Amino acid sequence: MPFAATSVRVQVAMHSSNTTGPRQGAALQMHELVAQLDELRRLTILDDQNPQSFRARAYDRAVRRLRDSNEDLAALPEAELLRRDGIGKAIAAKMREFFDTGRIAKLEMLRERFPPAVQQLAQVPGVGPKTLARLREELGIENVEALRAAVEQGVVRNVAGLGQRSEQMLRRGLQRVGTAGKDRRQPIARVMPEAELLVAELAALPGVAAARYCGSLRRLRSTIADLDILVASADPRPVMEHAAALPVVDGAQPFHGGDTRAALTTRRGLQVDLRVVAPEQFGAASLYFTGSQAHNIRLRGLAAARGWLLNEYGLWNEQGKLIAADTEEAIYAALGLLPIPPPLREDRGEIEAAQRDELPAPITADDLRGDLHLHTDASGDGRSTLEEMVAAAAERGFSYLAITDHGEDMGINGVSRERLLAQRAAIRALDTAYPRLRLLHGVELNIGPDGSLDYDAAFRASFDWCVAAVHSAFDLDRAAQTRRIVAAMEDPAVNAIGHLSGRMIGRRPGIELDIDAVLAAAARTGTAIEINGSLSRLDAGADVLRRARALDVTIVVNSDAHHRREFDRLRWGALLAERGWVDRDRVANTWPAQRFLAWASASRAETALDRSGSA
Ligand code: DGT
Ligand code: CA
Ligand code: CA
Repeated sequence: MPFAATSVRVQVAMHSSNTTGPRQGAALQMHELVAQLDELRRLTILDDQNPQSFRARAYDRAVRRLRDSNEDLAALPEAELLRRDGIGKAIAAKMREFFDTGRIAKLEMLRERFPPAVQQLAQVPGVGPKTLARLREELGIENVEALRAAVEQGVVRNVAGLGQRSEQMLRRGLQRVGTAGKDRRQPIARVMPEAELLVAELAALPGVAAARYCGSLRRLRSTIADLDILVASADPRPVMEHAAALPVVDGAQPFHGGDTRAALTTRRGLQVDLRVVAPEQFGAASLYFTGSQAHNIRLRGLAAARGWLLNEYGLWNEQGKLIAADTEEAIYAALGLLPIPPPLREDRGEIEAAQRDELPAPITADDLRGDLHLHTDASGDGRSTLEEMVAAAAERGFSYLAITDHGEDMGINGVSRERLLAQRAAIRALDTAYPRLRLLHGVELNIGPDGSLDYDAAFRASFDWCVAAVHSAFDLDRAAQTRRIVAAMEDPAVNAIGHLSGRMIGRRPGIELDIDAVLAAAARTGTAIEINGSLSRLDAGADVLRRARALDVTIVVNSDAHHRREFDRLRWGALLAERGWVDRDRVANTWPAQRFLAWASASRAETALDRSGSA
């Protein structure tokens, strides 16, 4: 099995803390359970007409606990499930029901009450659970289009409890939904976990040499139309049969003409294009199904120029003799190219760069020596303690780490000055306990609508590291957004701008910005631009990063972890750096501690000097 070790390890997060040992399909079953409980949480909020519904909060607790552990619970009796942290009686019963029957009756009842179009309606900014109920009861509005029509006709303002202001808010909300609401593409954050579990499951089957996801997911596009999974095996039939019977799979349709390809639909509504190929053709098939189509067309052109043929089965010479097929690298090499990482395969100059040995120096998560944006449970939304986060970071072998809880302007998630000062003392003490890990006390400042920041200048200056980011006023115009970001960059305490656009993929578009002006200001003020590795964000995006390439802009790759396990997001951050053509040496947290720390403190001091000089 020549491929198993490399390709599978690269593509798949290993879930090693499964205490009951591997059971076929176990990880996927737990994944499906968590997804159903999370859906119960969302629908219960609608049903109770209350975002703070205590029942929804109970689901939320259960979902977080189950997500944070990888335990296989299917064999446990209800009484035992109840003993798990965060699991109450009602939820333990539903879990047992799910394990026994594969379904939760309560969820199915709620799904009937809130069909998909209504759930979509509930996602329009401004449509809270109460508003949703009023719109349905008073106006019979059951989908986004009906709401749009009602707002246009001005009838919403006449509904008791809504009025002119609500109508105005809904109009803006509908604008923000824009085309994203109609788009069938799924956000990458929804697809990736399921894809990784499916690939791990299939890779572990007997007779399977390797499995990987291909297509837009492997290229790290932010949204995915369908998931392409490729399996290398000489015996496709058992693979197909196993896949069709998996707990997350809702339906499977074989294609005509054999059992090497099937279209699966998962219970989360994801389309999966599953193909099984002979192991010796795995490279050619990976290349073909990873795309992009534009990239493949260029590769076929290079082959044709030599009189050769490239297809999903291999690279062939003019006599029809096989030149290469088993690995992608072999095919690239035969075409005179350095291997091109999947995120770059968009025909945006990567072929020429590979010919001239000018591809950006590759970055992996292992090259990152520190993480500079993460939260502890001091932030309202943090889920691990300071000690847990630091221990996890030390285990990863980091040389430096900046703790950056939310600044106080962030409402309930923000942290007061007093609490941060207490945290600083704790961090200094921990720093001594971890001699090989340099701990920085940082903060994630909120960039106000006018570019103002939390606390006061002196307090901001007392931190070792500051990330500043937008968390509010997403609909200001382009000039105002650009001004606020540049103003934050000019603050002497600010080292980096976190998740530049503020987008939440599939839910909220990013703020509008004059990117050239922002990048010029980043270069001028020595402010780094963050690559945020959260799959919900992937921000700054690849297009922005590509434009930064020509400028003297420093980049940092961060996890924005809110839990000790979320440092793994750095994998996506590194892939996004790759997709954005970022050279490794541009990324400040690939630098050794001494160089990094010198840069971090110097950029703060220098900007401060510029400031006093020009004042
Ligand atoms: P998606 O699914 O829209 O998010 O994006 P992709 O890139 O995954 O597109 P998809 O699923 O249609 O196809 C996967 C890869 O397979 C694609 O990147 C290139 C290859 N491919 C699929 N259909 C064709 C085709 O008709 N011609 C060529 N040359 N390549 C194709
Ligand atoms: Ca696809
Ligand atoms: Ca496809």
